[in-house]
Amino acid sequence: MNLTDWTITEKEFKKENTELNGSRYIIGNGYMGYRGTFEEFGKQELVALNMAGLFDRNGDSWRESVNAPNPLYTKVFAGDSEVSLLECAPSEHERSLDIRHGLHLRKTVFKIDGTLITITANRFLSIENEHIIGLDYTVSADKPVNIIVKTGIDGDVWDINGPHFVIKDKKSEEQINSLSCETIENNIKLVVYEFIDTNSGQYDNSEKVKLLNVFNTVVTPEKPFHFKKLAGVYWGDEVQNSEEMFKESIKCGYDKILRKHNAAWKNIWDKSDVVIDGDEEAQRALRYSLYQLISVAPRGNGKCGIPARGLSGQVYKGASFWDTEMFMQPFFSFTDPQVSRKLADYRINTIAGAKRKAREYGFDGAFYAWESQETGDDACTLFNITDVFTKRPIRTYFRDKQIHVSADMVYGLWEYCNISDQYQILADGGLDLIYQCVRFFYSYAYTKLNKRSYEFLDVVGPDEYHERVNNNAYTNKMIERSAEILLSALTKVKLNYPKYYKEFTEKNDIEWIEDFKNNLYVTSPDENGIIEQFDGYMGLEDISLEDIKKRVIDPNEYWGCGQGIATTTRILKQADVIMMLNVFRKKYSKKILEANWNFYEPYTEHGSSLSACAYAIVAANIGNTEWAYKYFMRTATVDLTGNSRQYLGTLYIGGTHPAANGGSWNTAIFGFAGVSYDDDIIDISPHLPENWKSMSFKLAWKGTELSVHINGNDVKIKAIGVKKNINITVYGKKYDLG
Ligand code: IFM
Repeated sequence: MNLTDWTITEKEFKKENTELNGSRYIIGNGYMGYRGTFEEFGKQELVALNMAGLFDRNGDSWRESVNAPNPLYTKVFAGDSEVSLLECAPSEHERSLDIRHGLHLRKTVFKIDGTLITITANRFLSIENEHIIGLDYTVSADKPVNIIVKTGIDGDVWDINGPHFVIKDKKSEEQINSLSCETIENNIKLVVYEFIDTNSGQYDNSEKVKLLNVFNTVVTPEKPFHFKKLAGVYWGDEVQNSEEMFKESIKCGYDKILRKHNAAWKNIWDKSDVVIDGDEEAQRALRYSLYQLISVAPRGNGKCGIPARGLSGQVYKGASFWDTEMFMQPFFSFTDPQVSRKLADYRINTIAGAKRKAREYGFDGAFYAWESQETGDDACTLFNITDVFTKRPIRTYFRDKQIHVSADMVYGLWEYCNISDQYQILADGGLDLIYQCVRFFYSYAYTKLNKRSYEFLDVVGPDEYHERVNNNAYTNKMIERSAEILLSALTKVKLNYPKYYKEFTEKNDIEWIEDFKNNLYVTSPDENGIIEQFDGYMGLEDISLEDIKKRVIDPNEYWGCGQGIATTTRILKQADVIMMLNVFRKKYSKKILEANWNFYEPYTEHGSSLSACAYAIVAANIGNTEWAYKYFMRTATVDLTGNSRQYLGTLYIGGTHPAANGGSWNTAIFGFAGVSYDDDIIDISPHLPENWKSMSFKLAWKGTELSVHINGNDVKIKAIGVKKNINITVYGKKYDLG
């Protein structure tokens, strides 16, 4: 794999990399993602046009996101041979991903019976019109050769727990082919159209699950065979007017759609790029991470969140986790507040599911889903890991006990409000979300009459290897923050939306909040400055990572749950206290950050891709740029190297890692650039890695665009479109911005 500033390229084809490259070379537009596979591939090669927000359940299997029929399916034949990477080794092959424009490009040369046949194909998922896909396909040859090209819509798709639709209709009219389907569980309509700009082919409807155009033609060195295809994908209510919408796109034409797509990508990059001078490797890895984030951001009409594996398939059921609010949303709040608002709206729109979950467990308020799909009901199963030894499902407590998820929702929403200075969302359901989450914690809290403090017993913190623990430091601190946010949100609403405030407080009791916030138990650092991860953690076996690995019997065995090798030890799966210190890095002294980083780092397995960035950010904030850099590169390259965990027990968990991608931006900005903020003030105190000559980026802060350039300790800030007086400090010293 070669990398330049804006492209990643492979110059040879290795079949064994098909699964990994499907994620690495993915394109997406938030509405759908198309894996980095080749046009001649089928479901065995894990081709997937993965739909955001469309879910289905077939029988007793897990509900998961739907992979739509594939409208880019294309096969070429010359005589008896299939001109395909699956059938013959190419004499030349190059494929690249242009991350500046979200374009997938390939050129493959095959030698078939002495003739060199070249396939060139470019594709994109329009980020300007989320329904549209473009494919520009050419077959050329060095000698005249008769070829047959079959291109169409392939309804035989890859699923983990499918199939997820039945084909209801196949049609071909005025050069537009369409395949209409309905999902199994809820009969949701989904239609895929294609339009090819040449009508010399024959419509072939003979295959049950495919719809094809067949071109039988002679290709000569002077006259290649070429077509441009536009495809349209629509589901749900939008199916009704989809034909007209697709016809509009055809009228607009392939080239114009592509131009608009490129322009839209340019606009997005203009506000979100981070430029690093002096370190090409870091630059590429960071840009690639941003590319992944941009590709999964909801922008259009869809009402969905970002799945934990982006739009790379059905792993983790296409569900959204705390990953969104704690790892990805900061990037959007600071670069594209409209996307951030959509993410928050998704949680507001799914609060009914969170309320049902709270009730199910006997609590008040809103207990958000650990794995959230379109209704907010929890898609997380109780036995979601299979033991590699017994092949039996193991009980996990992710769903029932990771209560911090509700505090993460509050945090993400309030961060959006604070960073963008937009508070309307509070009157549009945001205040209710905050209130219901805190209310849930209030009902979950444990308190004894003689012990006036609220504690949180029987929980799972971010470190999933230790289940059902008491007073997890991250959980309690996040709950305290949620209660604080609730008080701030009530004050804002009282001031800005008095009528709504009156209605709200007439319906909801707010008397208890102050007492709850003030008397919540938050773990204090011990005499060495260490914050215990949960009650009793220090009493667990003190073993090194190296030694615990000697106890591993199967490389895919799960270290947590009842029998896991980590449960009785101090070994943790992922940043936990360090995750807390990352979030509250300005609330603790450098000494505390340092003591805890040094204490927990040797025990941390980083068994989740969410872990490295927290260690990177805290390391940068204590001035340990060497370790910060190591962990930064680990998080920023996760989808380039593919070095992340692929199996959990027997469960395949591969795909892209948007939380880690978000973690790279967070590290660059909150770690190296040293950006921190509270309600009124933003501070920039950089600690750049030694080899970074400079770093430039933009932040949308309270409606003003701050363009920041850091060169060593020299910080230049330009404010564009100043919306209100901004308090800004650099290394703690106050400056006035015009
Ligand atoms: O949300 C994470 C969790 O913290 C660790 N396991 C994977 C989940 C999805 O990324």
